[in-house]
Amino acid sequence: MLRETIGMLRELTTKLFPFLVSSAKSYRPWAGSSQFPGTCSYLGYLSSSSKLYRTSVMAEEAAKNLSEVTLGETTTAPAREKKEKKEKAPKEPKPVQPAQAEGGKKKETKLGLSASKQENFSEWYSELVVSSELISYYDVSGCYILRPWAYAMWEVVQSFFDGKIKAMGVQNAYFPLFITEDVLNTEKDHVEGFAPEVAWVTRCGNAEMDKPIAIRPTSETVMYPYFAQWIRSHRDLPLRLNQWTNVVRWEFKYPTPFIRSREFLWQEGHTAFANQEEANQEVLDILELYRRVYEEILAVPVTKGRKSKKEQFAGAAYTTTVEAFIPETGKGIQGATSHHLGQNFSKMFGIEFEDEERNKVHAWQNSWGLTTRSLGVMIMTHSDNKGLVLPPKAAPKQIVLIPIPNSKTSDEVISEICNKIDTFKRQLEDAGVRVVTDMRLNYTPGWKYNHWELRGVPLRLELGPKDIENKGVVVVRRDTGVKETVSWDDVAARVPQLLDQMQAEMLANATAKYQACIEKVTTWDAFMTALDNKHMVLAPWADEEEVEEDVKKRSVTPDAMGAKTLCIPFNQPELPEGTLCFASGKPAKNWALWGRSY
Ligand code: 87F
Repeated sequence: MLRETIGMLRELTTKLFPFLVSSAKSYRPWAGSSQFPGTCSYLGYLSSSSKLYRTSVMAEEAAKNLSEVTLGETTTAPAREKKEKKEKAPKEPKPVQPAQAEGGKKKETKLGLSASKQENFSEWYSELVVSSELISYYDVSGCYILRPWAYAMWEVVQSFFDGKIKAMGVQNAYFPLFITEDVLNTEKDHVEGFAPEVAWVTRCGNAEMDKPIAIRPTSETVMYPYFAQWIRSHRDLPLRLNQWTNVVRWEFKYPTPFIRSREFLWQEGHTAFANQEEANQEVLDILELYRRVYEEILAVPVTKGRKSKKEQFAGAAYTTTVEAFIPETGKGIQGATSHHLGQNFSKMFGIEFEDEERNKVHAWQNSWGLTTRSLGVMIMTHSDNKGLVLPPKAAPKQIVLIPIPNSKTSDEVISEICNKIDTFKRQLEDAGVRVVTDMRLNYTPGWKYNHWELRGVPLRLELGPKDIENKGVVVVRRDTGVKETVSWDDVAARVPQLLDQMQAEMLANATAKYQACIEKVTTWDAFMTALDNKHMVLAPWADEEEVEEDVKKRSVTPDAMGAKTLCIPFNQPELPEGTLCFASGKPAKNWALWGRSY
């Protein structure tokens, strides 16, 4: 029956796609079907250039009719755009068109990266995110297309975090993208520093708008007028809302995919409480969830702490943060922030409630946010010169199953291989594993290995004629390259174990590297040496804004920017009486984690 089906498929395909058959014949004994017989998985990688053309024409047409966006120097008057740092988009590899491979010659595109992580980190990263099909550059500088492989990872983060906050009693909602000038000015003091980054819509069609409208860079001013309407009594509290949205910040620093883009995706939580203790507790609960996103899903170590006065959100009573680090660039990177706003915003927006004694009280508020930057930090942390390395929990697909027959393999054995792959797919999916099979016949196994390595799939399962004889499979880890033979009966149990082990080891390795990049110092000279070694520095300091400003200026070198505090870690080393600030010589108040940063 199977043989007949294979035969029929072969005939049909020969009629419909003669080019495919001739191109694949050279090295595929079962050529004739665009995939292995006996399986139904299909991987289409052809991209239609005509479709692309249509999209860009449509976008151009639309642009003619659309509103114009300008940028504001202040919150009141959109002014002219600052000079931006021009971005260099790496070449996107041309999509492979197997149909072009003719005359028995394999015409496979070269895979892999030309830049090296160790030698040219920034080029390596730009090339990596494009080649692994996470990102496409877009013709608006600083904006990127998140392709399905990237978006699927964001969905993993979303699904974890969304589940956890809902269990805490947070509800999702959606507020509009646009902000009137008047409302944005309600918190003018806090927006002032950010004003140059606010983008404005000033025109509609050909007509100037009566009043320009801002595009949200964050949603405090969008949401809080409604908090003021909805909150009347202590019975209306706590009010805990979250939204998953895009925001626009017209940055002028050099843009980097995921890490710094002008439009990005995030969640922003905004909550109001009847008392400060509850609000304080939530700040920490959310920060712990951020730590878990980084450490448990993305396998990226972070330090939890409080931001210095200089580095905290101006509208907050205090800001807490999780801080990550990229050893290759020697730069710290803020992972996510959870702010306690005190009553600052409730006073500005009139968010008041009547307590049990009928007194009018201003609500205590928090806000907290995590962005798609988290994916960039993960990519930078784990990936190598072969491509992405994804921790299993973050990977859209956790294992790829690849048949590896050779030219001498009989149809029977090929069918057996295919059936077995189908069985493993089912078994693994039943065990909760995200599986992809690569049954394409116009690519060699070696090419497929590179293809899935570039995309960072954590495990590869190979099944060839030898494995049919031995009733085993070979499983290869993406991070270490270590291979192991697993017997058929054990596949469904062993793969989840390997994924767990890999997840844990990736975090352990990244943590060891992270720890090795923290130097504890007490003097200015040791501080500078540590920075120049591309390390973070844990140093006792006076916790004064002027000292931080002074350090930032004094630590600039011809090759590198100045350093700032990343955070004051919650986990503080002992600070003996009389310890002095490494920079000012004043009495030290705590240990701060310093570093150059993104
Ligand atoms: C850029 C332009 C305008 C950051 C901005 O961190 C305003 C702002 O208010 C701005 N960039 N911020 C601070 C955002 C604070 C806060 N908002 C909710 C968060 C988490 C989510």
